[in-house]
This record gives sequence, structure tokens and C-alpha cells, in this order.
Amino acid sequence: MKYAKYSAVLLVLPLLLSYTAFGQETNKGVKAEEKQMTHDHSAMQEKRVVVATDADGVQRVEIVGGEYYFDPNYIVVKVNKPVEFKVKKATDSTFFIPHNIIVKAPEAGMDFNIDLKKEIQTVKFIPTKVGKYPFYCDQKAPFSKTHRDKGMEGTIEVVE
Ligand SMILES: [Cu+2]
Repeated sequence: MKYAKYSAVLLVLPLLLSYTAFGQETNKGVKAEEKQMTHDHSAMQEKRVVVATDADGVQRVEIVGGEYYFDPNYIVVKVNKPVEFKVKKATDSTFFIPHNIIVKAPEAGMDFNIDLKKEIQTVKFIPTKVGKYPFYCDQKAPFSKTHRDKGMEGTIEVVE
């Protein structure tokens, strides 16, 4: 009889978990689909920051990633001055959904791919070329779009 109780719990728990997890995902997936159809990201809320330079000459900015966004998602930094990205997973982010932050712009001194954790990790670089460069998360669940397509992307704007 004890076993019967346990197996009932074991059956119901995953059902509940998958309902809450995938129920949310479906809702957000629909929104992302609308965005992609138009190829217009104006629906995505822009969280812009012009990074201040600290007394030691370093431009520091904290970036949080979650389902499915980066905050901030538009980051303005000055060229040829050191930058430190303090990156971490959002505290309310679902623990079993992995996120990363990727920038592939070696021509501008920025080339990294970091798995986000709850703890802050520091990415140091010096942007060497004025321009706009994308950053994004390339994770994806099976049969689903990439997190980038769901909204986990942003822009680094390097200015004079
Ligand atoms: Cu992600």
C-alpha cells in the first residue's frame, strides 16, 4: 500500500512540472513566432545602457540572461577602452534551461562563448572597431527554436 501512494506521487509530479514548464514555453513561443514572421524586433523591449567608465578606466556592465531575454539588450561602449561584462543567469530563471552569451566579432576584439551561471562571471575585452555587433544565446530545446529566435539577443554598439 505504501508503494501505491509513492507511485501516485511519482506519476503526478512530473506531469505537474512539465505542465508548468512547457505551458509557459508554449505561450512565449507564440509571441516569438509573431516576431519572427515580421522579422521586426520592435516588439522586443529595448533595454539600453550607455556604459559608464569607472575611475580605473574600465567600462563595467552587469548582464542578466533568462527566458528569453538579455537585460540590458543594447549596450553602448567606447572603442579601444577596456570593457568588463559581468554576466549571470537571472535568479528567476528555470534551473534546467541552460543559457549562454556569445559574441563572434574577432575583427573587433570580441570573441567569446560563456555558459551563464547563477554566480557572476567576468568577461574582459577591448572593443577595437566602431560598429554594431550582435550577442546572443544559441541554446535550444529539441523541436524548438533557438533562444536567440525567442528573444535572447542584443546589440553591442561600439562608439568613438
Ligand atoms: Cu538561452
